[in-house]
Amino acid sequence: MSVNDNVSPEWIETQYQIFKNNPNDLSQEWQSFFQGFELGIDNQESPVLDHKPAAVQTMIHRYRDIGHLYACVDPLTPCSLDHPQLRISEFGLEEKDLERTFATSNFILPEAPLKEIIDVLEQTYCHSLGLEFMHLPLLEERKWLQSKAEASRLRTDISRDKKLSTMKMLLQATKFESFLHRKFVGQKRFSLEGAESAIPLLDHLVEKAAELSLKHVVIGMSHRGRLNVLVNIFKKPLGNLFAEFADNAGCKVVGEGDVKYHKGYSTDRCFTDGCVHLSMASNPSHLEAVNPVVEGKCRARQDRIEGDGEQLVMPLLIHGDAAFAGQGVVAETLNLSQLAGYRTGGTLHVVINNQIGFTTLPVDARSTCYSTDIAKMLMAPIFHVHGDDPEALIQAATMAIEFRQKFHKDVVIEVICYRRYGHNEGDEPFFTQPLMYEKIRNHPLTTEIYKNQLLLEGFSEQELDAMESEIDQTLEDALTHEVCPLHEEFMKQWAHVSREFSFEPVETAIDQETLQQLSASLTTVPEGFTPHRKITSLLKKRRKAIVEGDKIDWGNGEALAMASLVHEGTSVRLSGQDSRRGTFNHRHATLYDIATAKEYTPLTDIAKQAGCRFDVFNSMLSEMAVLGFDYGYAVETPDDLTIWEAQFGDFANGAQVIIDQFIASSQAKWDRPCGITMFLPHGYEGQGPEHSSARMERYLQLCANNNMQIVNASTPAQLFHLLRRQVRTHHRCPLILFTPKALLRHPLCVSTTADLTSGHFQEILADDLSPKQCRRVILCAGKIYYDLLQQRQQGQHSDVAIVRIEQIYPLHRDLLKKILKPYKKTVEYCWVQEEIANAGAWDYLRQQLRDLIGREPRYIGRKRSASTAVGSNRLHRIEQQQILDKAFATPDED
Ligand SMILES: Cc1ncc(C[n+]2csc(CCOP(=O)(O)OP(=O)(O)O)c2C)c(N)n1
Repeated sequence: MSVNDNVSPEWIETQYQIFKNNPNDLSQEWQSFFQGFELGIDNQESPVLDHKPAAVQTMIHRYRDIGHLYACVDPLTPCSLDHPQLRISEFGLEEKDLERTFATSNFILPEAPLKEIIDVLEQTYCHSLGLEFMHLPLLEERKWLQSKAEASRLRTDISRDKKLSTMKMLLQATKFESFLHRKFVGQKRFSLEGAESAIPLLDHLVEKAAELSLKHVVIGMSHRGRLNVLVNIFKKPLGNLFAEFADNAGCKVVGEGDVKYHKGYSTDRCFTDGCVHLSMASNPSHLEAVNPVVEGKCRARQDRIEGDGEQLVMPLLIHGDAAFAGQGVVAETLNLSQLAGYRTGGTLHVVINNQIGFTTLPVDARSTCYSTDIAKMLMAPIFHVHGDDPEALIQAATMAIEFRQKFHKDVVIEVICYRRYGHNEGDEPFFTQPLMYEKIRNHPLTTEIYKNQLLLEGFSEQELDAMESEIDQTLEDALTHEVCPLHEEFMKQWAHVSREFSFEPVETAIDQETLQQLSASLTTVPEGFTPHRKITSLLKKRRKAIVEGDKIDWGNGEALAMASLVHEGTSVRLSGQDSRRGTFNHRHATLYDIATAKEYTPLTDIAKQAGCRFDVFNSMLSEMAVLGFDYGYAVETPDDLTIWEAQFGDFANGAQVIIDQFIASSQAKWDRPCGITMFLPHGYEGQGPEHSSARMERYLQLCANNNMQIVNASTPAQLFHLLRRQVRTHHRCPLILFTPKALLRHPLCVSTTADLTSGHFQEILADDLSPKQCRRVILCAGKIYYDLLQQRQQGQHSDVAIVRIEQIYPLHRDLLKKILKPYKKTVEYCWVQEEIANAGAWDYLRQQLRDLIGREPRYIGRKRSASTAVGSNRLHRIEQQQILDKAFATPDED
């Protein structure tokens, strides 16, 4: 062992004795060490090494580090007073030292008898609140938590009034559940029972939020206890909720509606320190999927608020223990926490750990010690709190929200409790957890435990009983005053947005002068800024296209669409993996100086001049959390253009829950329209099964009642008008846009300035060929149009028309009919696609076209396949050519 190794004081003492008796038994290094040591103590006689002060300091450290492991936080397990790793003998201390006074450093008691030091440490770290914080890397944060904890022993003095209001909330929480249980027998409500103290905890958080000047708290939570939170925290009128339980046929539902424990709500809660607007996000059954949505909603509010948005808007996510440990989106959302484009100044997490998930126990639900361990990836402090101790929860809440406001980081409160009954109101937990539930059956209610505490503290029984009678009466009264639920006032910013889809053309052209001016701004860099030479020539090319009025490519069209919007005052947000440059190098929205790496985003400059925002962010490598975030952002900002871009369209299936449960259905379920735009790179280019198809068929399957727009635009001008239409139309609905890859540089995929300064988005693009001369009409969408066009030119097939269905859903049937009308009755209709037969638009359009044309068009495309595309580029080219040959073959060649 070397001198630098971490050695115990006892070991050094032994070595010193050897040095005194037989110095040569020690290594040269240790001999020198002790010689130096003796020199250091100079002329003192018989030096005594006192390792005990250091041992005390080590002990203090260990309490801070692992005290939480011995904290008494589990209502179902008796607390042990023996803490093996914290015994004084572990540190070389003895019983006789308990009375000895020690000086400490960096501790609340500068000097005190050992027993007092231990007492403070036990009270602070091993009572009803286990504080896990030593993993925090920043000393300032650790010290803040440590000094607050040790000064208060993690117990604040709670006023008499606060104790009474805590008791009242516990009673309200308890009685609400038992009342529903009696009056609406067997109806699912996912009772909170066993975790009632979450109600005073949340109420305290909201009150503290007002005190700390927060103006908005956006809450995401699952089914468990949600109705209780809506009634007791949001103050949703009981009568309204009871009407929902009664499923009163006289009450109108907007859209298809949803079950009551998924619906959102919002309200203002006012306290002496001001009001807080509380929003509960609507969410699907999919546990934790709402997390990134809440973050996006908060960020949108923060971006639009005057002042320090992070200080004024806070996300509060409430989780179940099994879901928090199990769902991947939890980690994804945590990872958004500190990213420039996605941060929200810290999220407050409450994990309601009822020690079971449906019928699954922690041993089968996670490999971690705590259900909260995933949050340690953010170095977030974690408060593990006894669920039967509402005052400890209040203490944790105070520190947690103060920490969030001070450091703008995530923080977690774990409420360790139990689930009094089954997973839902029809479940029998004794089938699977008989012993645990025997324990729970004999466990007193939190209200009883707290009531006894208050009685011992001198509160009068009558006072507490009166409180109970009042709550009983309120519940009974509400039952007789059942009211149809009010349709929650939709966010004011959506008031002007229509829910009705229409094909009425939208004015999206811009004038020539503005176009020139925007192009100049987009292609000019600040003085002294030197982009890469290839970027300089790209900018020149873009400028030249506008000056000469021709050859505007996709990237140019996209930039001009965004520039025109921000110039008109509409904010634009674009987020996705590598979106700043663009996966396929076509965008270059942010430029970098080659010498300094300084950034310049021309669109941001244009936006600033117009008083709005342009933001483009490279996202983290996730689909689900980022799309969820951008969906949440878009729901809050109906007047902005919010775009999420997939790296390749295929990868969006990692976000399928967000697509199915939010984007496709939020309007139908929750009356929440949304104008999110998804860019999904799509096209068969021989890159293999995973980089070819963005799986349009899946989106089409989700379409009904004009809930989404599915578009495969084929020209830069169409893109320009489409993006502008998305925010210039009176109606908001998600736009699923299949975007090109090879077409980004295709010489034919270009537009003219006239295309941008006139016209509008065309749902269907007709052909120029005279209809009368055509024997066949090819209907197609997207990139294959250009392959077909080239094949037609090469083969001089002037009797085959090519009609592009740019917007596949909603299908503009009238326009298509009008375009097809001039063709001969005998003309042959073909649907040509490059996708496999069980994909693309075919399955959806087949029926539509049959109805419209009167007969089913012929299918020309790849065969049905289990994989989206072949792996070999050579095979791909053969297949593609076969499709093109077939598309123009005369009947006898077929
Ligand atoms: C993604 C997902 N998988 C499965 C389910 C079905 N499910 C609903 S609640 C639940 C248990 C959740 O346990 P926990 O997170 O501990 O919350 P608790 O219900 O105990 O409050 C399960 C498996 C679901 N709703 N969502």
